[in-house]
Amino acid sequence: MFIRKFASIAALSLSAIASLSYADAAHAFSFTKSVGTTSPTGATNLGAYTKDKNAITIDFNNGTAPTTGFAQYSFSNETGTSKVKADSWAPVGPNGEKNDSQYLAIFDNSSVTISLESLTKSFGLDWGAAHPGNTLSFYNGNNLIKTFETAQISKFAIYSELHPGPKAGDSSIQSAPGSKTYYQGNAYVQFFAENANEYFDKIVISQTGGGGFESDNHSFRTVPEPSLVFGMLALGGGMLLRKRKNQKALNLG
Ligand SMILES: [Ca+2]
Ligand SMILES: [Ca+2]
Repeated sequence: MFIRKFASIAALSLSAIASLSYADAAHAFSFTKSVGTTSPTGATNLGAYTKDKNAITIDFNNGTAPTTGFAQYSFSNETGTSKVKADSWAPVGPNGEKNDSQYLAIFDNSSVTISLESLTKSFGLDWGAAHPGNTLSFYNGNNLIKTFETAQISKFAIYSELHPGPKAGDSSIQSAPGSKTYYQGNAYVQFFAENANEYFDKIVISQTGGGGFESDNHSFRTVPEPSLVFGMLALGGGMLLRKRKNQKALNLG
């Protein structure tokens, strides 16, 4: 009786594990949204940052988008309106604080391409003053993995009175706090590749149609470097070799 009960519990657990791993395999590229966190220095006027302490962050605070290093940015219209700048449309901080720093703005059917030095599994951004047509596309080389648009975010974490405007046609992007003025959405949005097939090394940020795509404090979490895996293999191999050597010495002795 007891054994039968135990066996049925074990079978149940096994089926639970099986359905869990099935769900995991079916899981696709996902995202979370939150208010984010304050800058690593504690300054509250620099917008919202990722909570991932191991991420590489680009804050644009020196007034440029980097063209060397881990993440390299190239604009489709370098002489146009899309650029790094500072003004009142900067994405807000985790408590809705005004962001006085430089940030990235992409306008009217233009884009910026971010080329990454190695495969990456997570990308986050302080997405502010949201408009319909803000678009993010993730690639591995030339293969498009996934595209996200503003409407998919569905609800932003903060609707900021610092970003008022007329209704842009989507109530999930803006809120109407009892007046004719609409407040635009802000959130720290973090995208995740769910498996190795979704790892990416290129992101295109673009704006389809009118309005701007404002963002700040981009964060990147890389996948483990192959050299690290090889290092661990080498360590394991070394231990095996030493064991053999010891055995050999024993035989000789
Ligand atoms: Ca900034
Ligand atoms: Ca905007």
